[in-house]
Amino acid sequence: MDAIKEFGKLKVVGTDLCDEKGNPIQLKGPSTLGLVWYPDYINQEAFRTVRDWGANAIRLAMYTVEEEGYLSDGDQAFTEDLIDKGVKYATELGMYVIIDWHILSDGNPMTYVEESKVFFTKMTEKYKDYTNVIYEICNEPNGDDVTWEVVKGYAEIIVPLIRKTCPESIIMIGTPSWSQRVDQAAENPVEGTNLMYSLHYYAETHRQPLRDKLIKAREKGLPVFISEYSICDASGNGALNYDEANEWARLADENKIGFMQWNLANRNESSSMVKVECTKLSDWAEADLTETGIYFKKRMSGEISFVK
Ligand code: IDC
Repeated sequence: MDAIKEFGKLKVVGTDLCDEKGNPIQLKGPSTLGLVWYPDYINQEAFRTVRDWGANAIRLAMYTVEEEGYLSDGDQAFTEDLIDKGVKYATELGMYVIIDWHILSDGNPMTYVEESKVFFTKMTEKYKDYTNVIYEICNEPNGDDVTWEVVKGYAEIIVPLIRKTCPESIIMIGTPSWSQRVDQAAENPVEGTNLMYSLHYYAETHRQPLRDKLIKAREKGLPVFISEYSICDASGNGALNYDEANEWARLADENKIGFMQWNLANRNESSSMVKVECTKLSDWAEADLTETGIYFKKRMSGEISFVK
């Protein structure tokens, strides 16, 4: 399916991400692992494979200061080229694409706010005519002093900057404590339109208490998007928890909340969707997929679905 044609220019209405006509829609797809760690997965056939399973979006996770990070020891031109390829392939396939400023050990988004300004200026100049590009401005703020007020302050710098070139694009804003405190954002949201707030979960670690936060935040009117989740524990590894994964899936489906699964790569960790020994870069058969990968495929195809 060509989701771009079907949904058109997205907009946020109340708590919902909607198509151009105002009907709530659910974006769904994989998140890459660090773009530069697994650059070969940024290829058109890989994206087509997941689209054929049912994905309508791709998240391009670009680490800022982890190993080979964009701001640390990474090659910026190479990284930007990967983003460019990712956007191009997604666009050609009729998919939405999320450009993710993947802060993690740099828990305070203000630490590199100047660099973020430069990055998003560059990205928005490049992609201002692409209605399918979504900007995620801080993956997972974290740290004791990184309160919602700090994150909000950062958003109040980056959102207006993006708005100069892209007045209507969807922007996703991370929340404190590794994008779990949507309840705090709901108390004091950022002004503006077409803004969504990220909630991330790892099903073995994050359970009903976090689901309750999501429910309450929506009740308060906050638009929430699950820009990252997986079905193992928060380390990205360890045991899978299908019961909890399905409770999360039910909550997402019943409320038409979009969800992006971590991660499309073959790293030796249980959140990777492709088996370590599999070297294929697209057209994965079930035998090539990890249990996480098989779950992902079932979520994309609707074989695991809780839509009423
Ligand atoms: C993990 C990767 C792992 C990598 C690590 C880097 O799976 O291979 O070594 O990052 O520090 C998140 C983050 C995401 C993490 C993931 C699993 O957004 O970057 O990826 N996770 O720990 N939040 C919760 C879990």
